[in-house]
Amino acid sequence: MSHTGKWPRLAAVAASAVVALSLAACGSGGGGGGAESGAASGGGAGGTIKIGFSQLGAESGWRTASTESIKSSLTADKGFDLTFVDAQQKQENQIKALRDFIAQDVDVIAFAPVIETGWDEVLQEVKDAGIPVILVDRTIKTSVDKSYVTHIGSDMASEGKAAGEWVKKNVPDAKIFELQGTMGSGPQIDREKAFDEVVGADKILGKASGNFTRAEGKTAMEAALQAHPNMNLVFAHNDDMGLGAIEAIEAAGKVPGKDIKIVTIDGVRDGLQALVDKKFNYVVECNPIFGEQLAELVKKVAAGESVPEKTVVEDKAFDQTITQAEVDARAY
Ligand code: GYE
Repeated sequence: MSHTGKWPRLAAVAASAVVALSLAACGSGGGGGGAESGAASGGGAGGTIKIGFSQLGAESGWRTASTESIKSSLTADKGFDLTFVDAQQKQENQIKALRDFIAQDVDVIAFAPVIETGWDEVLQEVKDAGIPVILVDRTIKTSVDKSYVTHIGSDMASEGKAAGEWVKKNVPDAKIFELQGTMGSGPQIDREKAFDEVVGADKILGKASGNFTRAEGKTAMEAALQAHPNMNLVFAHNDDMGLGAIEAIEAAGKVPGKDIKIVTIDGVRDGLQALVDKKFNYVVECNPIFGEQLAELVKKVAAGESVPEKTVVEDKAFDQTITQAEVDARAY
């Protein structure tokens, strides 16, 4: 029937651009806000690369894993002087961070943009300062020409499509409620569009944003259960919101995974555990462990070498045939 393992469609589509991932465990770093500088003299043979990284927040298990992967890859002993700033899901904080990086005259700026639009002004400033930009994880829409050199991240539309295909095949009578990620973000827009196209708009009872967090996912689900008592499936744009939905469904006296099936995206350990526990039904992976690939890109960009326009991170998908051992072996 369904399978655990490599997700063939994405692999086929993105074959040429896919860079294999090593799922090496990464050191645990702290989360938290504010800027941290890994400043150290020395470093790589060609001198230390000053890099400013603006992370959008710490809203989800995925984000925490992403931050740890980045911090454990852009280290002083590998030749990086990293200034890492957490924007706490606020675009204005990211814009400020980018301006601070210009003032610090960093060699490279990398950022994971919270939403797609609103970057034109600051990206023009970065461009005028002659600092190359690497776009990480989420995408942007901008009128500034050549505003970034390269993008590394997952194909969010393929993830939404894979989720939709599972639903179409396995739950033909689905009455769906959709828990959307942060409105205006690349993953919300692309996952939603692709999923909706596959399942068909007539199957969707309603939608609400849970901002990619567990708490807001739970609140949105509580209201949805009242408004749509006939729903039998939730599509959550990430694991955390799906985990919040489990709490709301159980509190309403229903059984998650049975009365109301749950399909999510990410594949963090808590999400996969919910699959083993039969509370989630299908999880499309979004792999956050690409710090080492990012480090390679940063080195090349700093050296003025050419890099591919896009690096698509390879994703898989999991159903309830996943084993406890596989979950326990998960690095994040
Ligand atoms: O799916 C979600 C996080 O941008 C791919 O952001 C990322 C998404 C991820 O909050 O958990």
